[in-house]
Amino acid sequence: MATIRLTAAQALVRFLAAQRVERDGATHRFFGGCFGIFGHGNVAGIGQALLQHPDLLPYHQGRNEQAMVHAAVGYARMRNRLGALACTSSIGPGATNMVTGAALATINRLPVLLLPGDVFAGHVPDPVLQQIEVPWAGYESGDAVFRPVSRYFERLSRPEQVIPAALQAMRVLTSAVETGAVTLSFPQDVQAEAFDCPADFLSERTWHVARAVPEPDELAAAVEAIRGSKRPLVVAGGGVIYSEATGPLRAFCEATGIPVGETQAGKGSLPYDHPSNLGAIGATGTFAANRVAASADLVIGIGTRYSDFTTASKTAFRDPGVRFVNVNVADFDAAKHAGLRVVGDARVALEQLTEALEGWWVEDGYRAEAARLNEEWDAEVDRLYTLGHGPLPAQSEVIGAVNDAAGAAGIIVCAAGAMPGDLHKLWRTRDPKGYHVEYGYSCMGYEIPGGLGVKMAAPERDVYVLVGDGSYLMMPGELVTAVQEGVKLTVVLVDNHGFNSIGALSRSLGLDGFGTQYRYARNGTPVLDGDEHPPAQLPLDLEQNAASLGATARRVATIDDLREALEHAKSDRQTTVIVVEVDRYEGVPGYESWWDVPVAEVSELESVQRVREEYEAARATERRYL
Ligand SMILES: Cc1ncc(C[n+]2csc(CCOP(=O)(O)OP(=O)(O)O)c2C)c(N)n1
Ligand SMILES: [Mg+2]
Repeated sequence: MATIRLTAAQALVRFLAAQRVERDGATHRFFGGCFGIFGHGNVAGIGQALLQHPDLLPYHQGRNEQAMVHAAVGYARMRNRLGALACTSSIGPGATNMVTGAALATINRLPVLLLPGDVFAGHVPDPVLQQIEVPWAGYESGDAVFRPVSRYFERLSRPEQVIPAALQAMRVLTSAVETGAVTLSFPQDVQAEAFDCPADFLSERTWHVARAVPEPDELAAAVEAIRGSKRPLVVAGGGVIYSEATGPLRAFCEATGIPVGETQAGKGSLPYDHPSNLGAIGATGTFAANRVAASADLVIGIGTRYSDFTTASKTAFRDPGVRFVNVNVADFDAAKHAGLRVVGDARVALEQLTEALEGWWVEDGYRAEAARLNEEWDAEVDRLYTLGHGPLPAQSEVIGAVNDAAGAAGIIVCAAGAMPGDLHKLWRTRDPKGYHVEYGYSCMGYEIPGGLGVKMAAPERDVYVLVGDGSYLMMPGELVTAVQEGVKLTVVLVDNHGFNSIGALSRSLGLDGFGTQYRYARNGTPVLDGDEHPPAQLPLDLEQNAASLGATARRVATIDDLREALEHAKSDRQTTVIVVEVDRYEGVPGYESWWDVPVAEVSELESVQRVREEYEAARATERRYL
């Protein structure tokens, strides 16, 4: 067998560059490149390998390791999991900085390959700079913290271990069931150590992404359940979009008249104005979806993990006899709520269900009810888009202006704060990939790096990043990367002087917005909303901040100015940040739903005692689906 003498890092880089992925006959290169920040834990190993063959894996410099992983997640989601980026870091803090990104990727079931550096496998110079010593386990290192947040973890203690580990990594990354963060912890000495690498390991390899066909008995049981239902409702999750099942979903709805509620990851499964689309479902849902959910007798979950936001903490589905049919590639998700499992690919399952249900449809009145609710909801969106609120505009009007600017081809990116809930309700989706809200981990700081990854995956589309002032301050650094890489983003920075979402949550829990505003600290006195003499706001100049990082930055005061600035940004070739201040008290209401956040059972605060009573009443409506 022919071999080539390579370092472990060189072998891995050459292997990654040779991986391809194929679904439905279309084949692509899997890795689009490698983000990296170098330190002593990776510069001489992976750094050397990337430098030696820059054509193999294009290198992108990041500002923060967590942000590199966010960018890789944005990229993978935009590619419907058929493409990914690798991330290399040094040891110690560089490595552990990626842990949050790993958790985010895993929870959202999106493939990222993480290559944190690790301490010397040979342990000769121990302890090296940044080495966490575990007194009871000499072999253990800080990289062990990746284990619970990775779908596959391996420590490469010898160079030849690259071979089985890399093959396992590819198996997991390209598996719809198992995908998430894959971590190959790479000791700094092993990266640079040579071995006789089999030439075959480096040759082009294509990974087929299967479309699992549901078992006939499971499908038949689902068909029977649907035929026996009066008010069935589809809950469309991210799996519909990743499996490119939006066309078959539409055909299924048009044939059967079954309406659809969308999760955050599933938003865009149907266009917003399709008569079967009830829009967002659950805690951040529309009245349209939540009303139908309340009386649905059969919930057909497709590609959803049923987070508490989707089920409104298990209060959304109120019919006493409600049952679940769950179409999912992962048995783990299909089994939720004691559902009838249909384990398989969303697209295949929808096509088969449509065929098996031919000639069956819901009562005309139910179909008409959905179409009417779709229109009524859109009127509510119109109202909120055009409130004309003053002197500061409302956040819903900002969303309306960005939605108009984005049109059908633009992509909205967001992750945390008050915006994801408002976007879930109000964003008019016109394209399955036009809505990108990371709400599995809802990680503050994802917005700008996530948007960067989206744009790298789809350079031909305009990417709009909506980011709160709190999220912006956590992670603005990747604006520099966007400028450096010539990747254009249009960032709308919504300034409300702090954590508005948590402020509103805090007020609803009787806590008066404690600790959620950006104000000077006053010794020992909590900063409360209702305070007659609240300390002054912090002198932040977010526009100058963005400008200092290389973006074109503007502050606008009105919605008209925002529209004008968005129009202007379209012709600008570089990244723009538009700062707009909104009225923090003019929020979008909730629509007939609830979210379980525990309230103190005993408290000296009268406001909390009152809320506790309401909480106990609401809690009583929370149920188990068995
Ligand atoms: C990393 C991280 N820390 C904390 C939270 C909890 N959290 C959710 S929203 C939020 C405030 C977000 O503030 P901002 O970005 O200004 O958005 P706003 O709430 O004002 O809309 C916080 C602290 C989180 N989601 N992510
Ligand atoms: Mg804010």
